[in-house]
Amino acid sequence: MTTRTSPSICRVCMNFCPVEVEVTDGVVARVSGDRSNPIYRGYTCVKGRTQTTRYTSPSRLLHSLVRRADGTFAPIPTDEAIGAIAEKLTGIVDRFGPRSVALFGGTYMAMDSPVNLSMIDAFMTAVGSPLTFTTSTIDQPGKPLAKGFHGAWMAPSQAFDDPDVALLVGNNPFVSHQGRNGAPADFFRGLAARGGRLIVIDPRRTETAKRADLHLQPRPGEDATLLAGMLRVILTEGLSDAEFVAENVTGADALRAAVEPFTPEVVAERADVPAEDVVVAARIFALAGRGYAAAGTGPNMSAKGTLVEYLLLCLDTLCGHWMRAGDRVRNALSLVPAAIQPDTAQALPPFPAYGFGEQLRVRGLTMTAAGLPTAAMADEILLPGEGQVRAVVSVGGNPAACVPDQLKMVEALRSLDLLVQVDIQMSPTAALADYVIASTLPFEMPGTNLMVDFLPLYANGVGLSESWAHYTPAIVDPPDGSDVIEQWRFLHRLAGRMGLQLGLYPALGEVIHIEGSEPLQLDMTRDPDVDELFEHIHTGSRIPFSEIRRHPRGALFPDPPVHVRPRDPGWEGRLDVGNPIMLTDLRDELTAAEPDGYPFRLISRRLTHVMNAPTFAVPETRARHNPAFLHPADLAGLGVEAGDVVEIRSDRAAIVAVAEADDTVRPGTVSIAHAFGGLPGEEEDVRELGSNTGRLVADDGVHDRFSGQPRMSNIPVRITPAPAERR
Ligand SMILES: Nc1nc2c(c(=O)[nH]1)N[C@H]1C(S)=C(S)[C@@H](COP(=O)(O)OP(=O)(O)OC[C@H]3O[C@@H](n4cnc5c(=O)[nH]c(N)nc54)[C@H](O)[C@@H]3O)O[C@H]1N2
Ligand SMILES: Nc1nc2c(c(=O)[nH]1)N[C@H]1C(S)=C(S)[C@@H](COP(=O)(O)OP(=O)(O)OC[C@H]3O[C@@H](n4cnc5c(=O)[nH]c(N)nc54)[C@H](O)[C@@H]3O)O[C@H]1N2
Ligand code: SF4
Ligand SMILES: [Mo]
Repeated sequence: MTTRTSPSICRVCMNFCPVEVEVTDGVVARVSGDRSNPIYRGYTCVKGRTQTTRYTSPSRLLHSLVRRADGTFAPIPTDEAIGAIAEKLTGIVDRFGPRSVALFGGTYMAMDSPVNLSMIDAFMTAVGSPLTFTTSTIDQPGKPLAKGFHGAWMAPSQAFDDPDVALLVGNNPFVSHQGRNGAPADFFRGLAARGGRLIVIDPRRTETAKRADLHLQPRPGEDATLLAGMLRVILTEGLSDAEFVAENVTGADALRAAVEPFTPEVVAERADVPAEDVVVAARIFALAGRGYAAAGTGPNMSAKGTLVEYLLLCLDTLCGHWMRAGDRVRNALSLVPAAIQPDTAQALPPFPAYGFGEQLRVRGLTMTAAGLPTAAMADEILLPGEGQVRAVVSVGGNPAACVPDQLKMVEALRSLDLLVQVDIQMSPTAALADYVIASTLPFEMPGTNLMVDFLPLYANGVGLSESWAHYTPAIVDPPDGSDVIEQWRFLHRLAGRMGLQLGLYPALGEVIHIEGSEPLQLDMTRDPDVDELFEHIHTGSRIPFSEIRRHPRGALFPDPPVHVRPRDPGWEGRLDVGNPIMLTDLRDELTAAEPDGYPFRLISRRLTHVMNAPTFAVPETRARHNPAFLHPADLAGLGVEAGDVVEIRSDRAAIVAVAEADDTVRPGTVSIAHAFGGLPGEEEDVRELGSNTGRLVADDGVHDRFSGQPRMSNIPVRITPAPAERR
């Protein structure tokens, strides 16, 4: 038996923890935190530590599969599958045009290799189809969209630069690690040690809320009302940063008029929180000096994500929570191209963030700053006519379980002429596919933390606090006798077999595009050299990639220091806190009414043991199903005991779930994770598989009108004991 330990990067979630991987006889045997790491300090979570099972589980796909005429699957050499897919895709494009091909990219597409995102763009550009859908528009699309209405400060926010206050709205970094990368407790401990304050707005007393100085536990879906109430306090009490506002902001009078009706009493009534807390929260936030406000998925999924994110930007802007000329940028991004890093103390005025590019055929949806609305994907497949989608290539995601309106999405995927799923297991989407391509796992591939490095460009309150960069080589080979392939290599080979030429842009494709950069024309006759691709993807990085590669455990790259530059002479851009579209949407919040007959609200959440869809329902992960967490008083009111199966019914569908008692949940809400359960119509054992909350959502019902994102949290539901046959 030979054992060795190699440093690497965990790529199970977006925290990208530096780890040490014990490899015994060529097999991943143990994953632990790298204690020598100055930022993560040896931190890992249970998902990271139990990922060994991904490498060894008998359920892992080691060979690609093809669906036979009788509906069963047979193994097929991956290269043969690629040849057959190429032929079919070419036929579909010839017959129905390039728009008949769509691609779906999931979280593992974005995570396992920094080459994937750019390769997807290269592939779809070569096919000639604009229809690339990702999870971005069913996650927090309000973030980039709101910047369009508000404008963007061209230097970083004060997010992790020693803030004196952090306002977290529906965001639970202790479980999700969405926040400052690293060990979640370190950030909050540091904040408290400096005398900084934490304000949390969440209908559940989450792991994060328990550490808050002030926790507001409102009705879900009332975040815009609450934030408007806080803005009103700040404006009427004169708590804003007058100098910053005078120099850099427009629209303050319009905002003042718009928030006038949101008195503490009105807000208290709608959101069901103490009026006093709204006032106190506003005062703490505004008087702290330095700080930031950030939202997570909860409020973004309440069908008004753009408005909520806009109001958060307004809060930070009124309080002047942006870096100023001369400030040192602590996290100057190492891997992201230097040319696109914000470093100037001036305002980029509002810009169009939707209404351009590809026009979808439903609900007036268009391309957006967050990408193409994924909520329209099922309709684009089902709606006959010019441009109808006939083939979907799905990489690193699980649309049959994760895209809201599961009933419609599954019907759509079943109706395709061709569905290709790149996966590590027989996920619900794989079960519907014509070809399942067996994928490599992260430790079998080189990687970098480019995706994490990029996060601060995406939004405030996410990413690293220091200039940290990390490259890992592949540290194990795929299992003996297996026939697995990297997602990017699959796309490259497929394009080659289709006779297409790929041009690969550096960085993250459409997500970060460097003006004027040239694509690398790939040799389509042979597999690319992965080192060459990595060099190219990191072209222009602030720290040369060759330097980053020299540090097997990653390194801090504080030098040369970056300081915020003063405003360009003659620059007149201003941030807009009075956008008329946003303020009209805000006004409508006061009269928003809910349907009768659905006394509960289903709210979204993450579970500690899984990353979205469960991977291999192994006992170690204790994640065989997704419980419906209810307040004990609600359980009693329903006549249900913990462990009983309940039916949860929306105006779209009904699911069953195992009830759990949880007094951290706000009464009247049911907190349940997504992405579980099997395919509709197939008899499911809820205690083994869990159930799919996406089934309760209609993709053309209540939605954010810019991103198309349907209401995926705060869903009106009715709960009853489950019918006897479903218990
Ligand atoms: N109702 C509801 N719906 C939601 C959400 C919600 O809160 N509520 N959240 C939304 C959000 S934020 C997101 S990001 C999406 C997530 O949606 P997806 O990205 O589609 O889901 P994941 O579960 O992250 O991706 C899982 C797929 O990747 C496969 N996989 C796992 N590891 C690997 C790997 O290393 N390589 C490859 N190639 N494949 C791998 C899994 O087997 C699975 O099929 O769901 C969204 N949907
Ligand atoms: N362990 C684990 N980690 C994960 C994931 C996972 O599945 N498991 N998924 C990853 C993904 S894809 C993402 S996008 C991130 C998400 O990261 P986060 O956004 O931090 O995700 P959650 O932990 O679900 O936190 C969302 C919070 O919103 C609250 N909430 C629900 N509805 C509302 C509302 O209307 N208003 C307010 N104010 N709050 C509301 C919920 O109670 C919950 O506490 O996590 C990532 N990390
Ligand atoms: S927090 Fe994320 S990156 Fe870190 S060990 Fe857990 S799964 Fe891996
Ligand atoms: Mo997500």
